[in-house]
Amino acid sequence: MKRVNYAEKLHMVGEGKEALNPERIKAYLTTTKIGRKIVYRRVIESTNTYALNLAKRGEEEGTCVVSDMQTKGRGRLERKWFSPPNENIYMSIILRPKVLQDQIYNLAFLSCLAVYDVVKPILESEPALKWPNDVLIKGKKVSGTLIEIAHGSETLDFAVVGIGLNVNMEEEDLPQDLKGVATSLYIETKKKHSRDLICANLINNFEKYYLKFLEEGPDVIRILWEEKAKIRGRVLTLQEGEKVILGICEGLNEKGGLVIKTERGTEVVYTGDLKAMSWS
Ligand code: BT5
Repeated sequence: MKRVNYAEKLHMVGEGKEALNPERIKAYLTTTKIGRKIVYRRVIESTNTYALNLAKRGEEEGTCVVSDMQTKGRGRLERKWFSPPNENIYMSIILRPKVLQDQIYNLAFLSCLAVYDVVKPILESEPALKWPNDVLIKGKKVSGTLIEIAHGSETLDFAVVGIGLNVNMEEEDLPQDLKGVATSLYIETKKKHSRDLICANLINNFEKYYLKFLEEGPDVIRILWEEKAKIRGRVLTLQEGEKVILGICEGLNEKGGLVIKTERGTEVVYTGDLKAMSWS
């Protein structure tokens, strides 16, 4: 039997499925800043790793790295992001906002607001925003955002916003550990969608919120996110490492932390995972 080497295998992945077309993505853009330059790679380790390296070498604000497949897609805290070929969107955006480091959480919020605006018109049900970086459909994750930054003394040098959005992935594509946890636009609508168009829409909406953030300030984004997430007054269970916090959400503080009223008093958390069971 003929052995297939790794390079050949990469060539075969996603065969029969249409690849992203950066020129077509650009044709749908209405932006002035974001996505004017698109770096496309058919297969990549991680668009975030690639974008971080570009940014370190001085790549300008707005450049987007997009790929049809990631071999080492990353989530927060070294978790993996499942990234099968030619089904979904894997994109990282390089930003150089002149803001203080503690405003960085807003980039995840505005990214989720952009995803929300892209997926809502496609769906029959309303998507949900889950703190800190998820977009869910009927309790299952359709998108996640990973923010990575480099900073000078107080202000940011650059930030990379990585967005994974599940588009045409089918139920049977999902590995066992993501069944019942993840979803895609196809799984929800039973229709295949143009990834070029969705990617462009995502960039257009991202710029809309990014400019709002720069022009109107961080509070506007935080408040918009908080309203859409309908988070106030909810009973939450939050897992932060070994620690489990149960309480009622009082909203976000100015740094994007989740304020939770518990039996022991008020706690503010900046990392952790809300239990999906209490979220829909
Ligand atoms: C995230 O992390 O949700 C951030 C994901 C960011 C991915 C993008 S893709 C483009 C860019 N390049 C990268 O390398 N990364 C970014 P977190 O909140 O830690 O969630 C990770 C968890 O989501 C995993 O532990 C799984 O449970 C689940 N998960 C993994 N892959 C998924 C997928 N494709 N769809 C839905 N859930 C997934």
